[in-house]
Amino acid sequence: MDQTAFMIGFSIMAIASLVIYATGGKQFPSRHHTLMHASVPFIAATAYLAMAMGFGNLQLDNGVTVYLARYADWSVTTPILLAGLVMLAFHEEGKPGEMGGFLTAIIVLDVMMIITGLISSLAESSVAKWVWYLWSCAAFLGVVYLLWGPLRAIAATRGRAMAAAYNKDVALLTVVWFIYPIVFLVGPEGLRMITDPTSVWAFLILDVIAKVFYAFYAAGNLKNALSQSRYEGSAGA
Ligand code: RET
Repeated sequence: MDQTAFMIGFSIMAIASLVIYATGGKQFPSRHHTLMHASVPFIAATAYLAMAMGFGNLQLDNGVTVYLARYADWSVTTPILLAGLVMLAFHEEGKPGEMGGFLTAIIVLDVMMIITGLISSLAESSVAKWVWYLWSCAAFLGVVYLLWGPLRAIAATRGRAMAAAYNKDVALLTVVWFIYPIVFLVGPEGLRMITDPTSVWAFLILDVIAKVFYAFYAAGNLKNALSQSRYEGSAGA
């Protein structure tokens, strides 16, 4: 695999991490979101550097390359992104145990989704590949259910502006995250309809949207919500 995509990924993610931190809110209750969103591309930059240098690029007997760093990245970055949304839904209110329960459930489902996706990519028999792929999709649907069901209902009780920010973030996140299993399915790990370089570029574009574009989008939504709720005099700010 050509190193260009990985080095581009490394550069974009490293710069984005700094820019997200530099431009993000530094006061409560924005600062913790800024820190979380800046840490996500830093992790991704590390993963792209590893892939560029060939660390963890596993060549299977069937000729397919599995990039272990990609799964290591996702298993850390996706919980951070989801934790940010859970915190936004609660927005500094609610009982600690209640938020802890949602954080645990959504992170468990999410990490299981990534691990079983990795097992699917490594599986040799096509039956095993499908079983693990479908199990990963089941975990993904669990994540989507929590975001659109109970967490959306909780966000709706935090004032109109905060609820709107939550709904916008969840809508973008859901659309982008749904494309990952599709790229995986048509890629070398699945039906082999696209080549390895095409799949690497596709995941790179998705990663930039899901980590970098999303960070700016979410920061903008939070900023608007905080200024609106201050204006409306609600509990939001
Ligand atoms: C896999 C393969 C098996 C089925 C499913 C998957 C879902 C992956 C997702 C990844 C999201 C990654 C993000 C990274 C950015 O930080 C593992 C591809 C359901 C949703 C958003």
